[in-house]
Amino acid sequence: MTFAPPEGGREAAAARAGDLRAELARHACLYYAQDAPEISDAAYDALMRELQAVEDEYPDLVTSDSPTQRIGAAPSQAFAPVRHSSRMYSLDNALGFDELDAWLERIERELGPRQHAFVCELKIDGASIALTYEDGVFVRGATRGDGTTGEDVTANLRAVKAIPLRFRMDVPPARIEVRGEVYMPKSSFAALNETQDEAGLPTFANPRNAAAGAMRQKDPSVTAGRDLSTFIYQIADARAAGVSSQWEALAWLKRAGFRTNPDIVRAGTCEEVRAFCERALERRGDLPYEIDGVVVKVDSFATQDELGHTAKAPRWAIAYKFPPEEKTTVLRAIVAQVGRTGAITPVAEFDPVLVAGSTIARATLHNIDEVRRKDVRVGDTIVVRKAGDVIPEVVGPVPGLRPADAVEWEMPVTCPSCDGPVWRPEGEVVSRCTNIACPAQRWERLVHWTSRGAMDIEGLGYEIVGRMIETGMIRDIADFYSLDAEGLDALDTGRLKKDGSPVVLGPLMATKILANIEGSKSQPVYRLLYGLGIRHVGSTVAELLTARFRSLDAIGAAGAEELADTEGVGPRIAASVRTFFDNPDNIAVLKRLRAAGVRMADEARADVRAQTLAGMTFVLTGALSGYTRDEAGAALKALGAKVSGTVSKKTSFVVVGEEPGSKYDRAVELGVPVLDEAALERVIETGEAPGAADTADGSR
Ligand code: 3BA
Repeated sequence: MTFAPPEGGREAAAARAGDLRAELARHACLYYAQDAPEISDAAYDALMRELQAVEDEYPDLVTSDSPTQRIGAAPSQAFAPVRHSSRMYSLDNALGFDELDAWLERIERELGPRQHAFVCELKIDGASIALTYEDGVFVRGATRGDGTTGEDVTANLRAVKAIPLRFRMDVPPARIEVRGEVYMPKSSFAALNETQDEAGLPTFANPRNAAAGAMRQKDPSVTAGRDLSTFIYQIADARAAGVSSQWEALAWLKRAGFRTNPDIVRAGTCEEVRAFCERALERRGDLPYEIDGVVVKVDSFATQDELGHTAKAPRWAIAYKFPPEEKTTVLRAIVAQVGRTGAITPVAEFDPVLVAGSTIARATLHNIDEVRRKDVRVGDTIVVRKAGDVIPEVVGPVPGLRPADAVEWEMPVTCPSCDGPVWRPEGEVVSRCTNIACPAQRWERLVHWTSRGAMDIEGLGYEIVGRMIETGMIRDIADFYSLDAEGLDALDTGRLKKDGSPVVLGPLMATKILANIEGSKSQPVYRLLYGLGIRHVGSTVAELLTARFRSLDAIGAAGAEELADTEGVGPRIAASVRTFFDNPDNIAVLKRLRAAGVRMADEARADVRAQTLAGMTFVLTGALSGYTRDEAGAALKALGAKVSGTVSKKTSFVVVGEEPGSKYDRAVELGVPVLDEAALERVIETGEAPGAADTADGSR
């Protein structure tokens, strides 16, 4: 059915569109946030179609918060970095009730005998998001990212119907950021994986990955088809909302039209907190969405402020993590696997089982001591789980189900790959193949170079690299850069066609791989450093070293002490780095990489400014004309300053814009020097700390 164009002209249409939007927003809220619909889906659709007809007739009446605008084109700046208005901290974990009790006791001890309450919330296993509203309208959605900067996923979050496009409040705050979790219900996750599988597309390991994946779609209509929902639990600047506790914040968010989780408790005692956690664990399987624990928060914001934060997480909150789900299966083999450093690792291979959302069939047993300690034998029925809900782990055997003929596993005395001698140094748990020419080690080293965290060369996985080694095409990492197209094209993949003839790589794959190898030449230096596979140099250490030394040459030239002087790098790592660069064979490989055009130095970063405001704290109040407060704050932070929301005796300067708030009065009261916008601009432009001429009363 089509609607006649609205009668009464543009003005009447504008009024009707406004009424329809308000009514649709109310019903969307009742349906998605409150789970209490008042009208049928058909009636809702009819209202939607009427609004669409009005907007088709008068396209200039379309507003960004119209429900017809949920799915638009992805903007060109999709996934651009967004700085959060304040840090999105992470959560400290309590594994088990002992750790939870220890945390509760510490809080009680710190706060003394005063009365205080905790809010218990289910810990939704989704992806954290931040939503910004300006004058009541949704303007930006971002992922958490590293807590300081996330990715702009506005277009995709607009497609999530549980997110209101407009605040349901008569006088919404001028600007507010709320935070929560976007997740995919269990049933939708199962259905999605089924369709992915049928379409020959990769499946998702768990609902969290599926939700995160949906947010990173280039086309928002794909996101719209993914059945996502949200639970919102935080107001970034809760004082702006006039609430003073987490309990009040949740109620406020619900009133504002957000979906909040109904299963919350305000607990007055540790026993109540514990009881909530126990009940959550019992009910876990009955909920339509995945949870992985309970978040316990001190209720009062004033008390939260008193407890403060560590570098990474608030002291006033803890995530009680459920014990991992366990399954039984049969251990079929323990294979000795040779790593890139020659370490020989026993790996358990068992019948595939579904654990905590994904199928596993292998788990490392780490070393021979661990095999003995766990006392697992081939043929055993074993208990498996995922450590930290990610890494497959063998818990141990079910003793009663051991076959009579099961024998203890022994570490091979020669390398399973090269037959070379295996050596276990005195006092160490790890056995190693000592043959540096061992093909298994070489294989691991070369695959490590191509891996995701290193040079990230797509198309070069275990299989292809293995074939390249076997055919003598490559011996070391520099050889990747002198491969020729014909040789690669004809590479036998080791697989056979139905008629028994070998499958070769072919020109298409060969060209793709060569292009990816070419592209890897300009990877940042930390990836190269990590890719070299130096012992003890993981990607974090590689980043720390390149951030300080900027080039591979500078790292190679640094003495052990200088290396160990890097934050996060100790003498053990430093010695390992030195050993690598002192080996002439390694230097020869680096020389060939350089000759091939592989990038070896990071350009000096132009965006890093001298930290002239280090140690100073600024507070911003009132409206500025040239910047938003966030932008001004970011500019000050780039110069090393801290920016705070509250004025205290420790505040260095208060920047005052138009119509300043109570922070200005507080500054005057405490005698904190005050800067106007012109002075602020001078500081940002010159990078110089404010002087006496800058402050309103000439102080400092
Ligand atoms: N509450 C996750 N962080 C949460 C605000 C604090 C917090 C969480 C939470 C830091 C959940 C860390 C990422 C983050 C917003 C920082 C919850 C959940 N509270 N109920 C205490 O259900 N998964 N995650 N998100 N700020």
